[in-house]
Amino acid sequence: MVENFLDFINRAGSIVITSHESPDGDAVCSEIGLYKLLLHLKKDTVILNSDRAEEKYDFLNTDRYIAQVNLRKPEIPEEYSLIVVDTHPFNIGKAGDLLRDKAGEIFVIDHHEDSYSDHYEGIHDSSASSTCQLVYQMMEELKFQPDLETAQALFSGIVYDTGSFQYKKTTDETFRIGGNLVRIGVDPFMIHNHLDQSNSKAFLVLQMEVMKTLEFFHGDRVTSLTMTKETLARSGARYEEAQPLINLPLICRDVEVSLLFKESEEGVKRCSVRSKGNFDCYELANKYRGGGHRTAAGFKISGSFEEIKAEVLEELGRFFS
Ligand SMILES: [Mn+2]
Repeated sequence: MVENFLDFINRAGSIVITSHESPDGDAVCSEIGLYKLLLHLKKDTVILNSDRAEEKYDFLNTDRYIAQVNLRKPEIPEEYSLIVVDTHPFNIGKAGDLLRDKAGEIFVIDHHEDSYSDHYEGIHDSSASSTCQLVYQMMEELKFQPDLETAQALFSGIVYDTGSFQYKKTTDETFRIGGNLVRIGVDPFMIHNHLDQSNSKAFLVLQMEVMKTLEFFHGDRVTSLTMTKETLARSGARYEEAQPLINLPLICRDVEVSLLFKESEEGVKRCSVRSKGNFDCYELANKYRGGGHRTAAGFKISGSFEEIKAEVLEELGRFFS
């Protein structure tokens, strides 16, 4: 699995690692893991993202490793090869044009169902639970033993992307890796405390406000939630904090698909889709040039929420009729 990676980094001078916009747990944690691996391989490496990671990952010292691209005064290396993790190179946010245009070669490490990633050289395994899982497997092949900080990052990313070792792509391999990371010294309860019990008060207020928009469709099998930028501003929460809201309706027995229409502070609109497995979220998102997995996907919206919501509900109606 790592041969093409080794060839790539041998050809590369400096390396820039990046990931998707609004980077989630798997994105930032796989970046940190890969960064540590590249340091070990004596490569000059920086992590540059379009957006900041959620505050709750600060315990992993993300600030020490990860910088945001300042578009007015971008500080990027003169020459570099680009490694994109947890997405494809056309989903890396507002710094994307800059990072892609100046890059020499591009390498992709991803576990999404996107066919885009296949067009690039890289490591692409859509059966993997997370990009952190892929990064750990690369480390094993390269005989690199992660230190505690790196192990904590990889464990956090796996926990995030598997819903604490429960989602569909969780396998014995995921548990094997989790076990190895615990053996290095990771304390799962400490990670749970940081990831699940460290949300802001504003997030709790946002959750309450967004839940007021809950609607049921198609015999209660589909729900929708809406979060406008006004709701976001009133709550005082940050856009990145809204990510878990989509999972709330799925706690109900009858609900099979949850839709969240959300708008960022800058007015960028997105639709997130989650399912319990029967409905293929990726197939829906793909129609709108989005991406993801069978049970979790999303796409950007250019029109109004009302228009796209009507369209998506009609689409879902065909499946649930
Ligand atoms: Mn991921």
